Amino acid sequence: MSKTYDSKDIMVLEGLDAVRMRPGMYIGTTGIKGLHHILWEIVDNSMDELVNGFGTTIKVTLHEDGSAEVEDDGRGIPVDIHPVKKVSGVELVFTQLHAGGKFNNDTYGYSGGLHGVGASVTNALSRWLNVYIFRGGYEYEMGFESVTKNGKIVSGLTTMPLKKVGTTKRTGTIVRFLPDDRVFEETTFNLETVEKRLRELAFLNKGIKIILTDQRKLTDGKPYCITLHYEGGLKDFVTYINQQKGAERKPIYLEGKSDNLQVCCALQYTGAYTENCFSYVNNIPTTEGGTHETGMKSAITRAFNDCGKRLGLIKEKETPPLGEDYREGLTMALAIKMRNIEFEGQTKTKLGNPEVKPEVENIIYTELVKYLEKPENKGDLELAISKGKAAAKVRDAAKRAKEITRQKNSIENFNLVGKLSASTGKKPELNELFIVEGESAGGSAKQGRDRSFQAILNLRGKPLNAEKKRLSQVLDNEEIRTIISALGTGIGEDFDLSNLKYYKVIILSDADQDGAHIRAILLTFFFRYMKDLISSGHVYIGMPPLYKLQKKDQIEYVYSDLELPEAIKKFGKNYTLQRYKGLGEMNPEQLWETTLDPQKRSLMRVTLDDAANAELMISTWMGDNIEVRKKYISDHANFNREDNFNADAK
Ligand code: TSJ
Repeated sequence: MSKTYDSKDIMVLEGLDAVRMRPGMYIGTTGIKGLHHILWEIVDNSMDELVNGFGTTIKVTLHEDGSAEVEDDGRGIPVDIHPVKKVSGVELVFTQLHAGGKFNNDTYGYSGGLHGVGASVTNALSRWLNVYIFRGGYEYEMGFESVTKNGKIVSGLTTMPLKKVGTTKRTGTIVRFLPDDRVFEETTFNLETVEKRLRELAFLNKGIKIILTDQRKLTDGKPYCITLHYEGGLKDFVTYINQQKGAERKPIYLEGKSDNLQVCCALQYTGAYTENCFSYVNNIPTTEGGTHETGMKSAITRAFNDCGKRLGLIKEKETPPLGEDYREGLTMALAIKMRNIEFEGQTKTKLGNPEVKPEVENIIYTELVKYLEKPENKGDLELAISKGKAAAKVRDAAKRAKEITRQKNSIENFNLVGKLSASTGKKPELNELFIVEGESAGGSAKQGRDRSFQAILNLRGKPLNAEKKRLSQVLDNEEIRTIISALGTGIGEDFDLSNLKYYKVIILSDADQDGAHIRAILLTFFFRYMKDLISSGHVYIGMPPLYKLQKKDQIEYVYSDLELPEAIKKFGKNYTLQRYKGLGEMNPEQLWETTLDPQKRSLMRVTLDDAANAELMISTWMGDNIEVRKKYISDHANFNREDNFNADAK
């Protein structure tokens, strides 16, 4: 690995107008996700500098004027002049597409960045961008703006050339930019989104301190400010994930490297029955898993079995537990760093490189055996073996229960149709299944819908809480079985998306705490047993209105408390305001108009962008800690767009 870096290493490929013309090509979308993407590009650059050993702290500030600022105490972006291009390194970074150390694998050990398109993309999609560099005893400044020339927008123009503005003792870089409202549909950074990703980065890059300040959110005149700093890295990550789940022992932490990659892994058992795996490659979440995850899982199974046999915890003639048995109740976090990553899968979040599996397996096997063989860690091995054996035992019983359920399902199918009011159309891609809470709401929905493509599944009781149950128990619940048979996909390992009968599965529950609970239970079930249904974007949350405003013939429905004052202002005097307490209060026509009609309704699509937080949320909602849950409910149980599982407004 070469140690020197100067401007000639920076590759030059394309111009900024290309980005301006087709932003989607570079940042995916111009929605809220794309907006955050241009911030991550900047943060990733700082993180690269810090993880290479230059500097300790990143400060991210969300300003009142809508701009975002990122500051680090690294070496400062090089200011020397590129020998061929005859411009400074900084200018290249911000004006040339694909310019940046990331693409030069000789200079940087590992290429980082979520998509690695570079800081110039942020510049191209900003109203203005300023950079301040502290390097070699001097402070420098440079500024870019987008300007209109002959009616055409030209972005990322240097309006303030690089200049030395003073002397300084410090080193580092500050970048501040204002996302362009002519590019993005939404230009307000979401504090929760920013904090979640920065926390994830702090876990993944142990020791790096990230300070987040939101100047837009003041309490007693003071801005919101949080420091994210985890000396334990992934170990702290699993502790964080498991905080509500009753872990018996400290996490097991393993790390190692081979010629091609670097691996960190943390494992911890909880009292729950589900397995949880969070994996990353070069700080990028691999939601769909991949070869690194497969390698880790094989290593875990082999290490537990081998050590268990060696220590006499598994007898000669015993059938050893399977991998899935060992993973029941196990939370796993895996982060690897490597070059030339290849992504696959529906959402391109699955690591494909085949050479990775044996390498990761080797490293984790070796390190885990080393760990388990230490006398002081015998308790970890004993716990693993007893968890594995217990799970293996119920696996048989569960298998039998599953077979019975299949038979039951076919027998009861006739019955189940009674609860499901099917649509007359049979095209899955057009069909919508509404899962509706409550008898009267179910009745209204049934009458109010467009039966040519909308089906109603009416839940009478509460479906059971999937978090605390094993599969066999989940399947014993009638409401759940009805849902499974209506969707047609099967569940768990048998899940097959191509059999899905409704491309939109819409959860419709009341805007109160009970409704939120039912929603959470259903999402938990989908998350656990039909994860692909969520990741492929088929699950939605319906949004019934909270209020109806009426003045003679003029009627308006209001969907959130935030929108109410404005609507009232519009109506002036002599209006009536009705607050809907539940879906059941609406007659079929009203329900159609407000909630079912694709032309007027508002749906939130549930996404899995951030499985870790969804996971934490599920365990908070569903776990045993009543106090935490109560607090969580009172903090979050509103029916707004930030409510559940990163539900994106759609
Ligand atoms: F994204 C970005 F370019 F805008 C950006 C880069 C934004 C922020 C806030 C920080 C950074 C950044 C870049 N921080 N630190 C660096 N480091 C370098 O670019 C750097 C510094 C020194 C040397 C060297 O060899 O002396 C090499 C490099 C790549």
